[in-house]
Amino acid sequence: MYRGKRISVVIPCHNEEEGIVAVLRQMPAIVDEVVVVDNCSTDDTAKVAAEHGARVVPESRKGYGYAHKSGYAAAEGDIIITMDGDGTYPPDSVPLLLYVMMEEKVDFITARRWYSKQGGTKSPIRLLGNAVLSGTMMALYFKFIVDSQSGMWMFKKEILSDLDLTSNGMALSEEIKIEAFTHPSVRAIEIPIYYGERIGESKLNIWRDGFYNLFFLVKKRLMLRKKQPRKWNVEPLRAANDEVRERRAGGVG
Ligand SMILES: Nc1nc2c(ncn2[C@@H]2O[C@H](COP(=O)(O)OP(=O)(O)O)[C@@H](O)[C@H]2O)c(=O)[nH]1
Ligand SMILES: [Mg+2]
Repeated sequence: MYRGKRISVVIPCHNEEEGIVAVLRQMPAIVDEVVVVDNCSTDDTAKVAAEHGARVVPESRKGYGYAHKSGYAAAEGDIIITMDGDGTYPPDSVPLLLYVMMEEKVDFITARRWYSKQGGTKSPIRLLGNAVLSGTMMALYFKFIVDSQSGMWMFKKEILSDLDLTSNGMALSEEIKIEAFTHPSVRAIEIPIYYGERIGESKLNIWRDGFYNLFFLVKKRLMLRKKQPRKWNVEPLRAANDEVRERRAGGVG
């Protein structure tokens, strides 16, 4: 619980029996529930996740997008945070993201992988792939998002009905950011976090997923319709923006 809001963490997992234990052990106490979506694992992911306090939701359709969407449907919190089951996204950053979400009165935060405290770097091919995808996303959508492929984001569950999530695969990561950043009633920002070393083998198929994600960015852009603001949300939105602006001005002066 954080400032009266119930907090759910959703973790999609395909064969992460090693990583998920490390992630669950580090989960801070403000998290009310952890939903581990077991996506066709053939190892002991589901068993060890349940043993370490997670609620395990099986998803038999293989795919990162399928896993995320069934996790959101199962989550009972007011705020949903996502991360991989592999140690990349430190649960320690959850309180920081929550603090920023409340202080800045935003609805969606995506976490940009800044640098690894353990000193490791991503492979050059991954860095290049991420740069191409993020650059393309910025050029097509005019939104400044440095890490379009981050697997850690946080949102108020109430905005879920505003987001049109069509991808069932890895492209869900970029799609949810596009949907949040282009919706007129959703306030979205990106903030940097430290990241950690991946535990276990990556499930990413670099070339196939990379090219598909690129294709998806273009396809989505061609189909993107201008979204209407939520009527009931316009006044509170204006009031919240004014308050944040006043507080910032006060802080500086
Ligand atoms: N690639 C992939 N990951 C999945 C799938 N279902 C669940 N996952 C999980 O989604 C997260 C992201 O995958 P990962 O291999 O870490 O990709 P990376 O972070 O880009 O290296 C991990 O926790 C996976 O276990 C799936 O069908 N495909
Ligand atoms: Mg990962």
